[in-house]
Amino acid sequence: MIIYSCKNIFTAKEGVDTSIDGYFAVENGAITAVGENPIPADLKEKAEKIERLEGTVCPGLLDAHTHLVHGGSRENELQMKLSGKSYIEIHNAGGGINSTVRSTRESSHAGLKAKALKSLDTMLIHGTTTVESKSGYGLDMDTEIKCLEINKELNAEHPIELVPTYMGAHSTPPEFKNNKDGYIQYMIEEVMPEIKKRGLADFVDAFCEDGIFSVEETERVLQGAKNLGFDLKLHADEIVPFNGAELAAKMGAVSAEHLMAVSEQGIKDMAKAGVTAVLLPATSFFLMSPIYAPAKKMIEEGVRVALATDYNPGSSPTENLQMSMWAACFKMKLTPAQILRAVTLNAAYAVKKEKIVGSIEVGKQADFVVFDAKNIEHIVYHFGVNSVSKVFKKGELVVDNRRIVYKK
Ligand code: IZC
Ligand code: ZN
Repeated sequence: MIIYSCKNIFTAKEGVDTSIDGYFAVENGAITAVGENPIPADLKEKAEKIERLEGTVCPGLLDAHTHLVHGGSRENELQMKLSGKSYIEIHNAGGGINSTVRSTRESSHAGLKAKALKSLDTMLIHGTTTVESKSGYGLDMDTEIKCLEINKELNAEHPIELVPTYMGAHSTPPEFKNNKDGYIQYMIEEVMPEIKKRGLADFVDAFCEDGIFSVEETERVLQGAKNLGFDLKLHADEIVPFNGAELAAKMGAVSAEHLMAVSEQGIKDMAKAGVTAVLLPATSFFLMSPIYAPAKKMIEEGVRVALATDYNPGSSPTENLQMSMWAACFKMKLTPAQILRAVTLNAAYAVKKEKIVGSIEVGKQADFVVFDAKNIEHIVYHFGVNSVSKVFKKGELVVDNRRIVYKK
């Protein structure tokens, strides 16, 4: 057993918004004791080692919304964005998601995997220890399964744990152009049962947006997924108000994500149904949008709020969750404690892992990060740099002094 002690530990325990001058014990990858300093003598006696950590300790960060596995990149869209073209205009011109679908279909298994692995290392260096990963750039059975298999392999080979989501309803593929109903039927009757049989996804997600999938179409996809026993997520009210949050609540989704254009009723419905809001302020920033999801209002209304990167090649090409944390502070006016909770325990709720990760509490996995920051305010205040100096996953040191140290 090793005891770690630090002047500032943000445990993320429900209801505790300040850090403690304390300690925690780690044994076989799990947390077995937590408390305020001084360390009790009987615990001290049992420890092999007592390590003093400098800075501020937090639970490992959990990125609850990414599109990790994909081919290519879309910097060719930057000039269009700069000249004022919107996300949907670029999509309709054959760019956007479907251009990444083309690159992903053309990529080999090894190529896709190597690219995703590099991104996972970048995430880890920035403090992320668990990642939700959506498919949705293959759309046909073979490419969707290939991407989800890559997730499974990476989950076994990389320290970051992956939570896989099937997102066939991300866009309608060219082979079903003018036949969206046929594509929905194909997902429900062919692709989802195969993914379920192979155990390749925990969640099913859909892009409910004007011009992508309507509320009725999304409901069919989600109902099909529910009937097969998948948990649900939803890309809701990202660009225009569309009753996405209301649908997420009605369907009993675990989370609704984006929510820049959420309605008052949608917020109330989410609070009542216990749907976690996963907000993605780095996306507003990257879409050059002045609109950020009403995070403070959601918290006031009793919605559990998480923050994620939305890492993807089109609307948020960053693996760094700290980017979302800064944007949450400076654009949404969340407090450092609200922000840290949103990337730890609340993010764990968004992927149904709240009993396993997300806080420094007895019985939880020993996933924690050390920020080179003298208090929790300083983590968010010192912006534009990577403040994470050490990362521990299941008790193992995987990043030390800002460098990867896990054995490849
Ligand atoms: O590739 O544009 N919003 N899906 C929904 C995305 C953004 C990813 C993309
Ligand atoms: Zn997304």
